[in-house]
Amino acid sequence: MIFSKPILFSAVQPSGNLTLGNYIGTMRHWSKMQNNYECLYCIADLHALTIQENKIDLKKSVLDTLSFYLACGVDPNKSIIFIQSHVYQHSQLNWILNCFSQFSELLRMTQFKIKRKIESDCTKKINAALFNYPILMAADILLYQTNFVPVGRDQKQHVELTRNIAHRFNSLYGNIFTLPKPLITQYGSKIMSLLEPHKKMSKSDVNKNNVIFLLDDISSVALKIQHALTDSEMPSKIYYDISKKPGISNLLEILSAITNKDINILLKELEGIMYAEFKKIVVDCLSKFLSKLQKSYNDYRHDESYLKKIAYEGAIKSQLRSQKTLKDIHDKLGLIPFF
Ligand code: AQP
Repeated sequence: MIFSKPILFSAVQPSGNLTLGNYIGTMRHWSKMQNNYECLYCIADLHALTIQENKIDLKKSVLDTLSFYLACGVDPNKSIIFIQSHVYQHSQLNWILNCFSQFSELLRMTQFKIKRKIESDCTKKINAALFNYPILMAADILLYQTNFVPVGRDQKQHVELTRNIAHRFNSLYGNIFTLPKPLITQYGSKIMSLLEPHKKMSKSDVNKNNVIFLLDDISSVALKIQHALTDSEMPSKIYYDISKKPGISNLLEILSAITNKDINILLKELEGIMYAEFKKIVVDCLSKFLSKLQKSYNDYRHDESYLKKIAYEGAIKSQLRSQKTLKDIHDKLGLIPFF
């Protein structure tokens, strides 16, 4: 199959309410990307199964996530939107790639180390899927001969692992897989927690004041931003410096992403103002941005039959595309039906 544009794959796991980090790190780019790439936007529900302790209503969470994809401007006539578990080829390739992945390289994955620490701090049992999920992510990407994967900085290492697995397979069986490249922006690729700006903002954070959720009501957004950690530099000055001023730099990245303004332009506009006034500007801009996004989200979320139709059509299209890669792999490996 020859595609006229490079192929782009991106996914979010419906493991809870989506955050401003998910939006800024990836989803905000998706609408524009449809013009330059063949886009596949996946809802990674199998990945969400790795979190078993606070059971989520996965069916609801998948439909919530799909509504956000549409509210962010993903157009089902331009892109393929699909749900991972609807395309069984992902699980098939996952097992095959497990056989081409090394235990030692998975042990090096920073995300696993962080999650393992959080889980063991909570004396929770760590399931094997938490360790293995980067391989399923590799299968997600490689099935579609993906050229580019827009991700937040936390996922860069997993795209590199995907390239290594693909390279290992290719060197044994020929050029089956395209080697994907991560697309990571300079700013906004790692939005930090509001009260602990050395830690990534995450949907699963137990302290909800660390996180702006896309469905947060505006009054709670205002409170969270007002309480966001800054610094005690005197006299107070607003500038971008991740190591000296992580809290202020994080708020600057958020403001820049939601206003589409370059950080240097913002810094000129913000010259001489106090932190409280700066936070008020962030709250005003966030309120406008979230109100608009939430309105569009609610319009889609109320129409479940439309959402299901998109999921159905997306499943058919992505099955067709992924089947081609899987067949080539089966042929190479000798997994051929002889009846
Ligand atoms: N804080 C963030 N800043 C920038 N990008 C982020 N992403 C996640 N958090 C941030 C990016 O969002 C995409 C989808 O992420 P995901 O839901 O598949 O998994 P995740 O990275 O594990 O996200 P969370 O919010 O931290 O989820 P939980 O708490 O369930 O583990 C990815 O491209 C990611 O980089």
